[in-house]
Amino acid sequence: MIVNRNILTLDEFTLTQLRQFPSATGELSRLLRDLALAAKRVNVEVNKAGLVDILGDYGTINVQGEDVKKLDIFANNQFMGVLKHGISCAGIGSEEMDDFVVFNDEVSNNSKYVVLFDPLDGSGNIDVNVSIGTIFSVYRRVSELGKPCRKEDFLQPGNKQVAAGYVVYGSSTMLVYATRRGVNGFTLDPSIGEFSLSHPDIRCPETGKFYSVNHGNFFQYDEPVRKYIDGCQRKTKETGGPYTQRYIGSMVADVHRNLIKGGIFMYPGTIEKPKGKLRLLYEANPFAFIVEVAGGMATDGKQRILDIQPTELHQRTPLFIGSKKMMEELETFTGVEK
Ligand code: P6P
Repeated sequence: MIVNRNILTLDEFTLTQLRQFPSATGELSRLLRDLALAAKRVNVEVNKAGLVDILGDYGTINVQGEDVKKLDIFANNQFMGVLKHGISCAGIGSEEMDDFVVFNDEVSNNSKYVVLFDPLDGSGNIDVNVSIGTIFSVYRRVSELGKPCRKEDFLQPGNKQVAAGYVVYGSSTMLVYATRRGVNGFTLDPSIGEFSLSHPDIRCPETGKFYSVNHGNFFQYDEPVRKYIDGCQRKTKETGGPYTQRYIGSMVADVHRNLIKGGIFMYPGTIEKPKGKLRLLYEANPFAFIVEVAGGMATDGKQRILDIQPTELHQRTPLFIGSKKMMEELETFTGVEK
């Protein structure tokens, strides 16, 4: 008996999805291929960051006021480049760029999607070889096709996302993406240079034992959040614990672990930063979409992340995201607007 050991590549997987919807144009499949190509190129540089002069600061400060690492710029240019030269994207918003970028050429103006991304999240960890990642969010345009995309195309609430995903450049390189049909994970197979389906139909465990938060800010958090964190530390076998505190300082790595194994990730507002540190459009929204499709929850401590109406590209939001039962327990402390 011949056993077909071929694991579906990302391209083969998206084509099988496409075949189930003959009316689909294939633009989203092509968009995912473009993003995967950029991810492969970034992966090559991330994997040799210590060997070439791509390590360290680029000498500029980005719109976030953070030192820009050379890999940040390289990654930004790779993702923007494949999307600009593809057939599926009319424009982008990037963590590394002050404003939205409207591609405004004949093909792009007829493309029906826009993409928001953080090209290299956690880049402060590059120099110490800790996992970093790319995060992306895909929306169908609301503006008229045939004309340049507009600001309102990018400022849609997260519940309008068509797809979202991330790449984690870690012990292996994985691309995970969600549509409303499910969440699937693909591991880069160096032997064929393709992302191959390694984690089909990812589900976020209803509960878990990992809680991820920066304890250094503990006394800056609101009292309900402090009480919840204190409770995490007091969990015993009898009360669903004991919990483990895991915080890598790289959101993609922390949320990916909790998505797979169960857990809660928190970046609450603080006295110094009442809206927290993380960005709504290209960090909180894509992960909220992915985790909700996988059966988890994501709020800003009061409301569903995906229901927030954005007002500007780089706005921040507190973020609480993860396993349903852990999020529901958090809500008994913080309350939530239903
Ligand atoms: P802190 C990385 O800079 C990042 O944006 C996320 O990837 C990460 O979760 C967070 O900041 C860490 O922030 O303030 O705890 O160091």
